[in-house]
Amino acid sequence: MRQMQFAILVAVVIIALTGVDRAQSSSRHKVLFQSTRDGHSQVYVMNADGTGQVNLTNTPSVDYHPHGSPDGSKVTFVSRRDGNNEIYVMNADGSTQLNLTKNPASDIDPTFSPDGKKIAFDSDRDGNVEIYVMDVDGTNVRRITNSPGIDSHPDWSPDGSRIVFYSNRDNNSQLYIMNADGTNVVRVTHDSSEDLFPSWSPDGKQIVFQSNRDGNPEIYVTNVDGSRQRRLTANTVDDIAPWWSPDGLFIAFRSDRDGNGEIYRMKADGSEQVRLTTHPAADANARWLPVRGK
Ligand SMILES: [Ca+2]
Ligand SMILES: [Ca+2]
Ligand SMILES: [Ca+2]
Repeated sequence: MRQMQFAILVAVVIIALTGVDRAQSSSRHKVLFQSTRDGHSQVYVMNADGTGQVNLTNTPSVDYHPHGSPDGSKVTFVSRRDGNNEIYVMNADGSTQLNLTKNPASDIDPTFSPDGKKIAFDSDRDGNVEIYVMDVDGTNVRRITNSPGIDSHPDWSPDGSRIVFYSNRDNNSQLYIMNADGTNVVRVTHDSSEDLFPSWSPDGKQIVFQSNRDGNPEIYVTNVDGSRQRRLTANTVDDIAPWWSPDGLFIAFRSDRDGNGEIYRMKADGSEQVRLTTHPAADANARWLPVRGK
């Protein structure tokens, strides 16, 4: 009898542990991405295990660069439907798509601030690529970088006080951090490679980015002060454009390791790299769409 009780206890523990493992191997948050699978670039969303892939924009225009609002209710993205690159916002189900920029320049790379009230983006409206911040209704636009180089791809610190970006102002593209008003610019990486596409960790301590320092584009992580830089991927093809999940557990990115651009997900330490898309078209620019509650 005691032996049977022990066997049942062991079985219960195994089932419980397996359940925990399964819960940690995915995420309740969703993944936004862009794909040309419907003939031209559109914005899609899927579950964090790759199921349930849905075209959100459904337009004849080119739509790309999606980013989800912190409460998961909105998606900002870029569209060319009005003749040039503009920042748009829509509801997370794809309804009510609105042009926020309405500027003849190229306006790209939008990211919501952590309080959901502002959107950072980059634009060449003043002659070269600079980073701008606007309110979520498109008003109150202000430029926050001013260098003759390319200043691009802003992402906010979790407390909203700072913005990480890449710039080639000092020759090659490197990571920089500034206050959210553009003051106090600090260089984070100091190498001769191209360091691109930074995304801030939800705990505020690290930044994930892409670099070709080891010969081809791979995903790296650094502490915010530039210390402890380490590589998470190791393939001879492109591993690019990483984005940290809202729960801090995962990093989504694009890899060409299976012959064409696909969205992958790995744990934040680089382990358990899993492919989420399986389509011959180009799938790129994964960003997480937070799912609140539950
Ligand atoms: Ca524009
Ligand atoms: Ca610039
Ligand atoms: Ca693909």
